[in-house]
Amino acid sequence: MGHLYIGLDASTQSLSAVVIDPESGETVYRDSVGYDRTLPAYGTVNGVLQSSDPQIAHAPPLMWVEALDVLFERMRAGIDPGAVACICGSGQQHGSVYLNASATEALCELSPSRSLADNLGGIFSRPTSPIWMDSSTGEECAEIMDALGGMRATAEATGSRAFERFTGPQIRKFYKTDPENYRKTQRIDLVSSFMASVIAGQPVPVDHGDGAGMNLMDIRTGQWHSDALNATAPGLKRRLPPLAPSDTSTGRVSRYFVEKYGLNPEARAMVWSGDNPNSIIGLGLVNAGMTGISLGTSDTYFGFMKECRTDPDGEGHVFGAPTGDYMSLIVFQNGSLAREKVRDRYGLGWSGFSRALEQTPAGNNGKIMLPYFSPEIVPRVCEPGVRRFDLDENDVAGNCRAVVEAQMMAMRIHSQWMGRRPSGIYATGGASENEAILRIMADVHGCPVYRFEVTNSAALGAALRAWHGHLKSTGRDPDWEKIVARFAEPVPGSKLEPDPAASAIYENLVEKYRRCERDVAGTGQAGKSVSP
Ligand code: ADP
Ligand code: XUL
Repeated sequence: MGHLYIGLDASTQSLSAVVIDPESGETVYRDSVGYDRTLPAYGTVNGVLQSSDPQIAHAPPLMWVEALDVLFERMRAGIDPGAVACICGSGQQHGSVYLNASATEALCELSPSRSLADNLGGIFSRPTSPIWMDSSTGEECAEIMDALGGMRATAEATGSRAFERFTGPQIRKFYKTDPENYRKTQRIDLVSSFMASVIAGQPVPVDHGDGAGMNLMDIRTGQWHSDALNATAPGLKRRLPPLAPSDTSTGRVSRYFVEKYGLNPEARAMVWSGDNPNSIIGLGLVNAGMTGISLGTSDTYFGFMKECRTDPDGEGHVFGAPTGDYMSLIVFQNGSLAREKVRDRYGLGWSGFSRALEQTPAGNNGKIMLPYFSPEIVPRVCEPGVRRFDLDENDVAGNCRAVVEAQMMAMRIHSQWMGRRPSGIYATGGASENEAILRIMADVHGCPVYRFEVTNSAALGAALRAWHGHLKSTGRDPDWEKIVARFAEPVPGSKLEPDPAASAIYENLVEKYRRCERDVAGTGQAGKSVSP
C-alpha cells in the first residue's frame, strides 16, 4: 500500500471523510458523522440550532470540533493511520467562527490526554456560528453595497453582490448588535480555516476559494479588499486570517492527532477550502469551459474559468478554484421541485414524464413556460407564478417539455456573463439519471453531456488536493488533469452528443425565452400566475 490522503468535509449536517490511495487508485475509506444523531447534546436539527426567527441559522462550532474526535477514533480502525501523508478539507461556505484571545495558545498546545472539545471549549468569543442558511442580514447587505458603490461595483470587487449568507454582512451584523463581543474577538475564521487550524494545531490562512465567499476579498488580487473591510466593521483586518493560494501547505499535522490517533508525525496538512471549490476538483472540472450541472432539489450550474469575470447582474457568484483559477456558481431554485410539480399535475411518474419528453420535438413548436413554482433566485422573482406562452395548460407532453427546456435555456442565458459556452457538461444530482432530460441539456447547450455519479465530491476533492499538495511539497509539479483522472471520471459510456438540428432550433428559441423572461422577471414578479 502506498501513501494515503484524507479529505474531510465539514458540511451542514455531518463531518465526512474520504481516504484515497493513489497507488492502487482506490478510495479505501469513507465515513460520515451526522451531528444530530452522534452529538445530540448540542440540540441541532439537521446540523442547525433551532431559532424562533426563521431567518436565523446558527450552529455550534464546538460540535464540529467534537465530531473530529469521533471521526478520527473511527477512522483509526479502518485505515493504517501511519500511512497518511497529507490531510485537506472542505467547509460549508460562508459560515464564520469567532475566537477570543486564548484561541491561538489553545490551538498550539492541544493536549492528547483531553478531548478536542475540552481543549477548545473556552476559545470562542461568540458561542455560535452563523452559517450559509442564515438570511437575516438584508440591512447589512444594503449598507455594504451602498458603501461600495452599488450592486455591480460590489460584484466586480468581491466576486458577488452582497448576499445575506456571505461572511462580511454576517460580521457587520455581529459588530452592530453585539459590539462588546466583537471587541473581544481576536480572530474571525471561516468554517474551513477554523477546522484546518485544529488539524494543523495553529492558526492557518483562509484560501482564495473560500475567501471569495465573504464579500471581503478582492476577487482579482486575492488580497483583503480594504474598502470592503471598512464598509463591514472597524478593526476588521487585524481580526482576519491571512489569505493564501489553495495549494498552501500548513506544515505538519498537530501532534494531537499523531499521539492520539497514530498519524504519521511526518503527515502534512493543507489549507482547506469551501465545499463548492473542492467539488470542482472532486468532479474533475479542471479545464476551461468544463461545466457541472447538478440537478438536485435546486439546480446548480458551476463552471471552471481561467479568467476572472463577474456577473454584472449580480445573479451568479465567482469563487476561486483550488487550481488557482476561478469558478462560477449559479443557483436556480426551481429545479427538481418544479419538474415534480409538472409530473404530479398530470399524474405521471418519471417514466411517463420521460416519455413525454421523447415524444415532443426539440423547441416544443415554440411553446414556452416560465416555471416559477416557487420564488426564483435566478432571475430574481419574488412572487411565484407559472406563465405559459403559446402553451395550453392541458397540453400534457408540451408542459413536460416546456419545464425542462425553460430550465436549460435559463441556465444558458444566465451563464452568458462567463464569456464562453460550455465545451462539455458533467451532470450530477438525482435527476441526472434521466436520459431524456440530459438530451435536452446537450441540445440546448450545444455540447456533449456526461453523467457523473458522485458521493461527496467535496470530500473527494479535498483528498485529491491533499495528494496534489503532498506531491508539490516533495518538489514535484503535479498536473491537475492527471490527479483528477484516476478518481473523478464520468460514468463510462454515458456521453450524449448534441443533435445539430435540435441545437439550431434552440438558437432562436432562446431569444424568445429571453423576451418572455424579461417581460415577467424584469418586474421581480411572475405577474398573472396560472396555478400549476
Ligand atoms: P439534493 O439536492 O437533495 O441532494 P438529489 O440530487 O438527491 O437532491 O436529487 C433529488 C431529486 O432527484 C428528487 O427531488 C427527484 O425529483 C429527482 N429525481 C430522481 N429520479 C429522477 C428521474 N428519474 N427523473 C427526474 N428526476 C428525478
Ligand atoms: C454556496 C452555499 C452552499 C454552501 C453549502 O454559496 O451557500 O452551497 O456552501 O455548504
